[in-house]
Amino acid sequence: MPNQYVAKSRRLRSTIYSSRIENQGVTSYTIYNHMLLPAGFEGSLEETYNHLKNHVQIWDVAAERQIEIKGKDAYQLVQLMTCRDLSKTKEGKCYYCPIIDENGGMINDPVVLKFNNEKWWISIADSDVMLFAKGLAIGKNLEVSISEPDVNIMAVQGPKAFNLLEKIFGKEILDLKFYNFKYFNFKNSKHLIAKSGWSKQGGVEIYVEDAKSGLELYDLLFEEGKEFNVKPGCPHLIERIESALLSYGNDMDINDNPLECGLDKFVHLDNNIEFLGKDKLIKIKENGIEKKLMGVKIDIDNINLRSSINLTINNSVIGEIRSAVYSPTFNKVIGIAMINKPYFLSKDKFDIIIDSKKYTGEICDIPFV
Ligand code: THG
Repeated sequence: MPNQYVAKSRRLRSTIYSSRIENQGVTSYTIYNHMLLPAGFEGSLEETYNHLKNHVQIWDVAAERQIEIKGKDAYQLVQLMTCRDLSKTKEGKCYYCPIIDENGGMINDPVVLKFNNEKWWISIADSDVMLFAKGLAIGKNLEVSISEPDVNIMAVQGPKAFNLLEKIFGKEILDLKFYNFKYFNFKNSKHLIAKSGWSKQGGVEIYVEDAKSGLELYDLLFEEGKEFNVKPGCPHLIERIESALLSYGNDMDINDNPLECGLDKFVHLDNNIEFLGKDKLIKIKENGIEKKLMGVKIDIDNINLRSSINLTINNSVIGEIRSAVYSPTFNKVIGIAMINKPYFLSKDKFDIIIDSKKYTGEICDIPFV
């Protein structure tokens, strides 16, 4: 099947790194928050996977946009949007937070950065959180300003990330703790660096506000990274499924609640805080969920999902697979699937039809083991 080009335009925003990665072998893009997000680089998927797991990569993840909430009522608004209890949060820390609607449906699953009670960044996945936040703020008469500053994140990911970062920022960067952030000096500028990222291979995310200095830093990372075999990269389908990092819009959307997504750890119902959908989630928790995100394994060596595919037992649908990839580690296709009750408990074998051929798979827990 031929591949089609995506027609670029102002509406489909480029990032400050686009011209760099286009000289460095980007081969495909996806669209994320109305912005280009690189989806592939030269080399096979397995080669780039092995590289990420052994060396260090620089990723243009500027499409992870920041929604800035500032003002007297900033804390109240951010808390209104998430079922995670933010009352004891600390300045300079990141928090993975399900954002939900009045029914408990997933609006987004961002990383939230707390600067202080009156300034927060919501580092969003692919949905229009700014409009949702503005609507709530207007309706509730909150004293806040809401904007999308032009922050362009570059991620430094992989086991050698800190060898490289230490060369540029010194030993101080080694003291940064998981999901903490701090400003680090770089020449005449400073950059917010968080120990986070959409892989489990370690590393940081650099939230570039000063584009000129950010691009200088980008180039220096490649220069200083030569000895660590640095390469450009992007969020990796194999690595992220193996690591069970959820992808909003792929694995879950507004029709799923955070309990169904296995995000129970971030659902806090036993408190006095006010957030949208709280009553609904309390009821859902009492009654038990009707479906759940689970892992699946299928004994085939290739899959190319463009939409979900039903999973069946004796010809009746028991769920759908939403993301999948061949995993070199498990030597079969692994995927993330929404499985109906009671099948997410019984973990029976299921059938799946791909290109008119029937295969058998099994349901398993995530993270995969
Ligand atoms: N970094 C930043 N912004 C982002 C992403 C990111 N915005 C979009 C998208 N990714 C949001 N989705 C996720 C999903 C999973 C994680 C982060 C963002 C994640 N989870 C860890 C885990 O599952 O182990 C840590 C969760 C925790 O314990 O708090 O990393 O990647 N800036």
